[in-house]
Amino acid sequence: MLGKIICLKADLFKVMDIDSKKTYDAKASGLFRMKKQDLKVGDIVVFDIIEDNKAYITEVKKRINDLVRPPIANIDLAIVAMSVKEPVFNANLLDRFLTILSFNNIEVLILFTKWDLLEESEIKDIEHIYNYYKNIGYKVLKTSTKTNIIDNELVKAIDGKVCVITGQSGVGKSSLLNIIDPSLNLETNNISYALGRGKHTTRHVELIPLLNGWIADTPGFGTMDFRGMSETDISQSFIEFFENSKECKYNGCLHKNEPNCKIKELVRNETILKTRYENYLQFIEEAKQLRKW
Ligand SMILES: Nc1nc2c(ncn2[C@@H]2O[C@H](COP(=O)(O)OP(=O)(O)OP(=O)(O)O)[C@@H](O)[C@H]2O)c(=O)[nH]1
Ligand SMILES: [Mg+2]
Ligand SMILES: [Zn+2]
Repeated sequence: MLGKIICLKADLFKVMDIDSKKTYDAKASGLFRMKKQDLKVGDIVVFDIIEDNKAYITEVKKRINDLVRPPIANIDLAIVAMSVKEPVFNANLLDRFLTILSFNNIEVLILFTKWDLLEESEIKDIEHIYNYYKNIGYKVLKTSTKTNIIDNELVKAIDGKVCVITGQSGVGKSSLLNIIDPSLNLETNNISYALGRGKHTTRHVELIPLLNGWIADTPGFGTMDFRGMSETDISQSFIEFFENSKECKYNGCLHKNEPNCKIKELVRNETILKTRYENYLQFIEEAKQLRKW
């Protein structure tokens, strides 16, 4: 039988039969375990029913894609939730997500959450950043659970897909999902202002039915690195850099100290967002340091 792993706790998996939609508590069969296959939420597996609702997983199908943080496979869409305030908008984290997701060939939807918290005087700066990401080709939406600015675009974008929603703790991931489908009843929490960060209300990874597809609400997390990525991989994942790099003098220009670099010119004349370039330089440096290990 063919199933999808929808939940993992300790060494027990919950597997849903693709055809009947019935769920089973499953373990990896001994032989399979010896091959040291690591199974993940999102994996498509072959399983045998032992009794009632118990099953053994005997085989895992090849993954379309595979994320380490959060640990989930076969994703159609990654929703990156970034609050415009509380916690403060974090361009570095956003670019980090985008780089890793692009490297893994996963389609992205960026949400600028908690839009209602912006004061009149703050809107212009955030709007500029919002439009920048939109103009370079990302799908971007503004959301607020307080004033209910969750438009049809969001529903259309996620309907029928296997989605993962990710972002710092306290940006409002679970709150947003509860608005899209109140029956989800996900736990949400007040951000811990004393620490200036959220409390990690959501704790484990699980696929839950949403609209005609699936969503994994993931815990917010601290860091993410560029393991396995080269400097070229990183430079290619900055889409607007990649598009303009044809005009750099050197083939394979990494836009650091090379002369006649189009990207540096575009940063100077403010066509490219300064934070994007700074994050880029930081990321290629981090990737280089990782490779030295
Ligand atoms: N003003 C405002 N507050 C919001 C909005 N969305 C969520 N919040 C509040 O932000 C806090 C954190 O929301 P959660 O939904 O628990 O955040 P989360 O991203 O799921 O956090 P973790 O599960 O810890 O990763 C709660 O107190 C929410 O009421 C919003 O659009 N506007
Ligand atoms: Mg949550
Ligand atoms: Zn260049």
